[in-house]
Amino acid sequence: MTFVSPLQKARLQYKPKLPVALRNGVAAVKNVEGAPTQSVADQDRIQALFPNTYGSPQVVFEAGSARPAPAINVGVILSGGQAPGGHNVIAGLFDGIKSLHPDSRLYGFLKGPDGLVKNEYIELTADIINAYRNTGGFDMIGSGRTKLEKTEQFEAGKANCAKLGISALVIIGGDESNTNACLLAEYYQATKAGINVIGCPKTIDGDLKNEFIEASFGFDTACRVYSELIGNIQRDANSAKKYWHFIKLMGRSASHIALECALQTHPNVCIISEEVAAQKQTIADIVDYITSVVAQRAAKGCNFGVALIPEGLIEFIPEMKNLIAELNDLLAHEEKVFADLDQEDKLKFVADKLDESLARTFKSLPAAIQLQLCLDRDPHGNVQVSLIETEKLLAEMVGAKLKAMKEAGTYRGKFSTQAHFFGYEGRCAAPSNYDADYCYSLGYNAAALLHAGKTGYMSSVRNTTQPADQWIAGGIPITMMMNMERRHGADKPVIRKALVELDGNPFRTFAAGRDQWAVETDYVYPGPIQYFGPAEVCDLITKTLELEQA
Ligand code: FBP
Repeated sequence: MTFVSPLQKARLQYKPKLPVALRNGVAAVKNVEGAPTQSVADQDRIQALFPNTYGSPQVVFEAGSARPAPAINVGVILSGGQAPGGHNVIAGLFDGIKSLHPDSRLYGFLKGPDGLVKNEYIELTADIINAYRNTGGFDMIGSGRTKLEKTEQFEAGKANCAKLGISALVIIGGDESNTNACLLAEYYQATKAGINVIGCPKTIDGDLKNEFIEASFGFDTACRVYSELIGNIQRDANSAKKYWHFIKLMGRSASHIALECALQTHPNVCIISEEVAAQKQTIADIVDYITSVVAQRAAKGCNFGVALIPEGLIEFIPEMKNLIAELNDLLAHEEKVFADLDQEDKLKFVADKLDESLARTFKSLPAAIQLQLCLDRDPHGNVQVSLIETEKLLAEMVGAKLKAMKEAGTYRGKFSTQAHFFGYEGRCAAPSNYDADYCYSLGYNAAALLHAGKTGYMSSVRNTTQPADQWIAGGIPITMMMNMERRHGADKPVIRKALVELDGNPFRTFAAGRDQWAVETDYVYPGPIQYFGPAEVCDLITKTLELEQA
């Protein structure tokens, strides 16, 4: 980095907060173990798949007095999509293992799990770490989406760790990467490899959370960036008064990002996928709802508005969900034949293989969306929803409905649209104070879990709605969060995704406000993340977390 911005320079000096239990260094941490644990569902099947790591107790750390500890060599991997704060997890881990012994070493495997398998790494020295403190991005070592699940990969990783004297790995990733971390932990336990594995909860999507993992890192910062942009667009819409903006927001599956942004900005429309699924809504129902809001606003002379669409919506509409599940299986089994076809034949091939009603749904979609549904799956077998332009699809369908209403004389307004997709704009933002503190603590805490000899655990820092003095640090066995799900045409053990709960406080608060936000212009303009200044503007927590913990 030849030039560092003034803000980044100032941010490098920021000292993240730590839970009390970790403040005297990792060697002083005392662990308190709970009772044996169970997976959230499918206990027998999960136990059979993880005989060596299943049922471990939860761990909570307390501050104790330091004892001499040996040096430790650790490898770290960033896995999956970028999320603000990843560099701070690595910085916390580095400081944690150095607090154990100054000769401890940290190796960063490059470009995600592939780096472990191919032995592509760098040693992370103090100079490197210091240049990345409190910065966004994953560029210190890069990330990747390779799924670690094959014995050859585990063995290659083992051999590469042996060369570097690595006795522990920290995998920073989302639900699927942490599932991989657990598979690796299990294999290394079963084969007595002498390598412990710890996971850290990352994803802007916010869907890796439960009673013990209260947030996945990056969600706070990403939502603040999107909310700033939505607020700016709302102000533009309210100034020009001529456009309806359809904004798709990242979040592969759950609608936490859309919900949080709606709570922060009060848009006219926000669709929540989980509600669509619960009410078995069709695309036509969603179009009817948005059209009715547009018409009500037009009747008041407001031919403008903002609609938030969660990225994962398409998979929650029951008719589309069945179609996508069938397509996932079909494309997994017919991968080779399918790859050799040209575009037109691909669509025909798929339509011919689907049963009658799914083929009808498939053919009812515009060709561009049909093709987007058939694009390559990610390495976990999922459709890449970020490539499906639902915001344009809905804007088009609402436009068509309004045209018909105009012809019938039931609508007299104007309707011009702008489509946006916010995702990449927020994934590498400089972490907010919340994410900077939380991530640093997660990394430091991972070092404490390794020192305690734990494997197959996720680093857990809780009670983060309270001052850091009251944060609770510890570890949760990853198997505890698992159930069996169908992936890539087969049943697989995976960490259960946390979807938006319709009886939870965040959704209920949104539902109580949305009718007013629909018709009134009740916009909130959150503005940019503040890093320096009074605590009431710098040390915020998400509305989601605040309402969940209330
Ligand atoms: P992770 O769950 O791996 O953190 O990634 C989340 C995400 O940002 C989703 O919101 C989005 O659908 C996806 O990554 C896009 O990933 P890619 O850029 O690799 O297509």
